[in-house]
Parts: sequence; structure tokens; C-alpha cells
Amino acid sequence: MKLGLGLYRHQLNDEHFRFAAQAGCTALVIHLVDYFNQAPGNAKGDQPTGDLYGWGRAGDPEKLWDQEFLADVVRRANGHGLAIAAIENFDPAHWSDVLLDGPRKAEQLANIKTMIKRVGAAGIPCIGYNFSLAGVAGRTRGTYARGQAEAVGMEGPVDEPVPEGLVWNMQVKEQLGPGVMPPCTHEQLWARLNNFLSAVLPVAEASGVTLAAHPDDPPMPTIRGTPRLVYQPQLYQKLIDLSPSPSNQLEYCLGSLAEMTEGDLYEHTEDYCRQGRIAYVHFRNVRGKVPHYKETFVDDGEIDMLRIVRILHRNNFKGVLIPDHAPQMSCPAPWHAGMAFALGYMRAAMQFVAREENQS
Ligand SMILES: [Mn+2]
Repeated sequence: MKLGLGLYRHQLNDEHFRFAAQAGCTALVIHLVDYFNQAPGNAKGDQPTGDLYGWGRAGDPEKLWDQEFLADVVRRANGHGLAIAAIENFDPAHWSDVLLDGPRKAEQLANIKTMIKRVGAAGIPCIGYNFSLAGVAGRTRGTYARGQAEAVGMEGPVDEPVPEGLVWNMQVKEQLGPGVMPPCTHEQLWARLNNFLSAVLPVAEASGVTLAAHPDDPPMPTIRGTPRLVYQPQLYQKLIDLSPSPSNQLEYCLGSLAEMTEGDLYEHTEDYCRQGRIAYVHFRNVRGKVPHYKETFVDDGEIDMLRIVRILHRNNFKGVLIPDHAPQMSCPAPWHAGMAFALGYMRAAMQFVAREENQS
């Protein structure tokens, strides 16, 4: 088990690499999508939230992840003793028609395959993805966490339709609307995922890359009138059963799983870990369940995080734990303080369970 830190695109620099190394990390999960591009209502200081018009502008559909750029990030991170364990998320500009089953789907699938090959060639073993139409949408922000720390939550269902041009909560067209996203059923969306995995998993496997699926965030059966796929813990099994490829993996988000209304998180963690399907873990704690939950400090939510680390350790989990999101702490560097607090807890938990085993 390794300790890692997730970094947004604007944080891929030596200062943040040093910060991760100082906290005891040996790995990074990096975002190449700029969630904050031209988004005045979505500041860069924390995880993106945005409004009903999404986070910001998606990237350039013609500009694929560049081989030199990937090699350079790997080299710079390695210089600080950090491995790049995964790239998190495809840019909606790169796969909007894969999600929507639109006219440019074949072209976009070919581009995704090219990028998977480049990621493999750069020695990065995993790409995290979230197969979702509405994306991470419908959450609120408030002083929800301990000591009035600002955190993210959900305060009821969000049913406003998604305007045309917004995909995965980012703007892929110059203008939004006037229409709305075409309707889609749960069955149709599962078929699109199946089609995507059938197309890309062979390339991923040949490239030494795993594709790790994030569950829905927030895990509602529908958001903004669009279906969701993995909104209960057992639906991860449905995704696993789509393909026996060892590249068919999970981006195991504890927070999102705990927000789900069914299932026993500890049993599911044991089960998915034993199946060898957990690529990496979003180590986040939470109170409540959809549609009413709040993100908390890692030691302060309803998940027994130490018990989770014990389960992962006992099942010989070799992947990376990253903090996911954390509440903002009151100081000149709220994001850094929140991450440092989570990383300190995680490092202690990992050392503790390792010692516990030696003593038994
Ligand atoms: Mn997550």
C-alpha cells in the first residue's frame, strides 16, 4: 500500500511535488483536465464545484495528451521520489460523443486509444475515469465540517436538465442551450459503457495500463434527469462483470460509496479487494447519505477509516491511497492544510496496521 496525493493540472510543479514528498507520499495521481478553465464561479483553491452551467470550458478536442509532456511530468515527479500512479479523468472534449453516443464517437475512441498508448509508453500504469453524462454535479458548499471548515455536500436532489453543450459538467460547445441533453435510459448508458470498455480495454491491456472507474459522485440513480451507473456498491460488480480483463479496474472512492443508500462498505471493500479490482483508493470520509450528506475531515465521518486500511492491508493491497477531497482549513493555505491533515492521518493508519500485524 502506498501513500499518494492527487494534484490538479495547475499544481503539476516542483512546489507541489515537494509538498507531497514532505508529507510522506511516494506516488501522485494527476489531473490533466483543467476543471477551472474560464470558470469565474469555480475558483482554483479547492476541488471544483461550479453551478448549473458546470465547471468551465473543456479542453481542445484536437489536442491529445502529448507524449513529451507525459514523459516530462513523470521525470520531474521521479526527481522528487514520486511515481505517477495514475492520470485521473478524461477531458470531456476528448470523449463527449463516447458518453453521448454522438457522431464523432469513432474518432474520439481512436483518440482515446492513442492517449492510452502514450500513457503506457510514459510508464504511467493507470487512468481513472468516470463514465457519466452529468458528471460531478448538484453539490453544495458550506461550513459543513468540524470547526466550521468549508466542505462540500448535497442538500437535496438536483433535477434541472443539463443544457445542450454541457457534458460531464463541462462546456464542450461555444454556447450552451437552448436545447437540453438528449434523453438516455440506464440500459442505454450501460450499453455505452460496455461499448467503450470493449473498444479500449484490449489497447489498455497491451499498453500496461488499467482503466479505473470512479463511482457516481453524487451517487444518485439520476442527476439533472440523466441516468447514473454505479450509485450502489453492488453496481461495481456489474461493471467488473462487463469484462474479465485485468485492466478493468476500480477507482475506489470511499466517500462516494459511503454516500450510497445500500450495502456494507467493509464487506464490499473486502470483496472488491479480494477480486484484485481496486486500482487506487480515494480516501475520503463523509456523514449522511444521498441526497443529504456532507464531506468531513478524514477522522470525523461515519466511515471507520482504520478498519478500511486494515482490510486493504490484510488483503495485500498494493495500490495507492490518496486523500480525494478534504475540508478547507482556516489559514493562508486552506487546501494544503486540509491535505496535510488527511495525509498525516493516512500515514499513521498505514504504519499502525503494519505494526499491528507484526505484533500478532
Ligand atoms: Mn472520489
